[in-house]
Amino acid sequence: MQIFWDPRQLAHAPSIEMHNGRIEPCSETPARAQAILDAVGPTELPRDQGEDPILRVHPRAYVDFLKSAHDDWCAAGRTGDALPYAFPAVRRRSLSLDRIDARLGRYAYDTCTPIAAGTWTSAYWNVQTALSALEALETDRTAFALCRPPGHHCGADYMGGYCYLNSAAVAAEAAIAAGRSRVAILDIDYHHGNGTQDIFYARGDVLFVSIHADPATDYPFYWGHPDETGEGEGEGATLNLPLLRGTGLTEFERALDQALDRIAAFRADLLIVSYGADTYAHDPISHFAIETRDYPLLARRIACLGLPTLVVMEGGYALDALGHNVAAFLSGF
Ligand code: Q9C
Ligand code: ZN
Repeated sequence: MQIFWDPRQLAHAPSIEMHNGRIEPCSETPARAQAILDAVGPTELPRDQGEDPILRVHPRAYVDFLKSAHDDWCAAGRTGDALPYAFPAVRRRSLSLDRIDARLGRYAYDTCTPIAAGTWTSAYWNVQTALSALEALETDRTAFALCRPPGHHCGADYMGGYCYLNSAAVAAEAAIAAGRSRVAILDIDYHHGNGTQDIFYARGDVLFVSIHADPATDYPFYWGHPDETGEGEGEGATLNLPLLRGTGLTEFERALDQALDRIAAFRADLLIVSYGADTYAHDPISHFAIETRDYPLLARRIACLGLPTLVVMEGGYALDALGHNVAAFLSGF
């Protein structure tokens, strides 16, 4: 299986995030990518396809914000990572504000998503990696994009959950632009893929199915509930399968079978898997009980769909096991 990765994805090296109201070291580090690289073997560089594919998902104003936010932060006399602290939750209207603090809050929904000097560079190459892996499906059945930073929490015009550009969504749109007509996205990160869901919520040609920790107990709280089923043309094209903390292989497989049944019924011509290894039993910020030996079993079930499959990396924070978990998952295809 071809694996795509660009070393510029290491440039994003934030040091802090807010968690439970406290400043903590950021969990989403370059060391994650290094751990995966050490375990999966040789990788290929992506081809640069420019900003156009990104702009099919993310508006120009948001892209420009991401590009300049850290410089603007420094120009305001700040040091270190840029973090928002005030959010327009009340009577939202489109104001165009210059102050960096106001722009940060406008384009974010949480405080765990810092912008560091290399954030744009990494997010950009992260998307190129997914796009090149998508192209590899012209000759191969499966391809892996070592996406880092992750993408599934960010929507069209907001960052969150360590995510800045949504690679799975950009790849889905690129696939449709290249002639695919029905794309299924299966999100099996521990956390609900609220950004991806939001981007395609009113779309009937992109099915979004997610298995994740119950948002009643876990981040991102406000999205990922079973009554979110899509709207308009997209009614019925969103399926959320939340699971309780402590879920292990048996329960996870039951949900996966439901997810795969729905994908088969949708008659997709492409599958994108948003894969998070934070379902791992010993993940430091998550609470499922999947073991390394379980990942090939999950992948094998997914492969039974017989669809061209693009796997994009999302979360996974147990540094000592992350590489083994990713390699184990990929070995099942
Ligand atoms: N210090 C992904 O897995 N909140 N994002 C937890 C822990 C944010 C996870 C804070 C969790 C986001 C892609
Ligand atoms: Zn996650």
